[in-house]
Amino acid sequence: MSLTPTREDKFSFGLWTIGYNGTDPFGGPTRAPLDVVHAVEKLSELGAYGLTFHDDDLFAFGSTDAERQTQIDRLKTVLGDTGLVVPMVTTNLFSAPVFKDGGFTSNDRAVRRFALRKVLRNIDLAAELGATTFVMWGGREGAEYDAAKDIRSALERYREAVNLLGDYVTDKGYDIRFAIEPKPNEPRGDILLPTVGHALAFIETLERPELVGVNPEVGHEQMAGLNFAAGIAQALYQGKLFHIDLNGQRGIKYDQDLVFGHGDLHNAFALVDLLENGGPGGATTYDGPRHFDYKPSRTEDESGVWESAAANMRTYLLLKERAAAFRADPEVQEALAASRVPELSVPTLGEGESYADLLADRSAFEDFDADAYFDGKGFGFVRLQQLALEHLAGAR
Ligand code: GLT
Ligand code: MN
Ligand code: MN
Repeated sequence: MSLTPTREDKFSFGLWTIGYNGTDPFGGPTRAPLDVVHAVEKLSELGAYGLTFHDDDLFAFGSTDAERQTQIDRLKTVLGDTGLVVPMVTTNLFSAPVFKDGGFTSNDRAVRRFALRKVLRNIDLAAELGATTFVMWGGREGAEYDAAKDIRSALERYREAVNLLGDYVTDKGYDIRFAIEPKPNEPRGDILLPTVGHALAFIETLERPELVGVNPEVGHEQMAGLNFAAGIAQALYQGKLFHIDLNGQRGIKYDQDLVFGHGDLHNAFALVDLLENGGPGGATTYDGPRHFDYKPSRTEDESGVWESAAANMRTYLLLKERAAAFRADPEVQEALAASRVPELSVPTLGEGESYADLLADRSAFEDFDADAYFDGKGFGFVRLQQLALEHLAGAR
């Protein structure tokens, strides 16, 4: 298996990721701005296949129509020259002062109407560039103070907004689906739809739920102390993994946006294994872009930006290779069987068995030896985890 990225690997990067200039709440930029043409050329050279962006990443908020068009044209030219694609587009509803209380859910109705117009305009651009996924990260949709936000009304306004966007792409005939990106907090004290689970439940309340899925980010779920790979498994189970943001996070703290694998490596391994080998019979479960949403640390100069961009892709490919070796190892197969992992896919009731049959089955209860589980019948999960570690560490 090659560790050199190719277009077939479908690696994509946000313009805001490699373009991050190092600004944090305690200090200004440590790097010069990155031009989109240069960014696309470098990504192409490194083997990526796609670029994603917010409207404001490409042309500054408040740009004139002419300035906006110039940047769009420059992007189109370099896409044509390199063969890179734009699989996803998103809208910035969080940086400009007007969005300080959110976009779709600002208490200020005029701001909500402005936010909708900004998104509609950007959907037209997404369609023009051939993007099929439109991400919605509601970073400012939230509050710091309980009395400041009527959560039920806010959710209703969120719903109203997403329903309207669904009508729009349907009427326009655009081949675009939406992906909600959950995050528990930061920049708001608490953000609406804070986890994959909240977003999945919300999606079911929409008028066109089939048009809306999730774009989970590794670090965002981990900021909430959740198991990312398990959340992805549920999103897949519900047919809602429309896009994914890969990065690294070390525990419950501020959003670190580290390189993929530079946080919880075991969970990154489990994730790649799930995406690449996790279907029944070992099939790929997700064929969309492997999108990196990381920030090159502010300690790096431009060479470190490209070094870290390449590191994301190399880590993914390394884990893919390690996961394949894990699955192919006869001892792992034997350990999986000993841990009865495949048995979980067997329905608990027999075919056509009713609760009456279950009640009549003495072996299920009256004659069942529950005591045998004390000091016996261990599952051997630790052995499985050690085997994973040994594959990860290159010891097998
Ligand atoms: C922002 C956020 C990311 C989102 C981006 C999409 S913007 O950088 O931290 O997680 O994916 O809006
Ligand atoms: Mn993040
Ligand atoms: Mn993200």
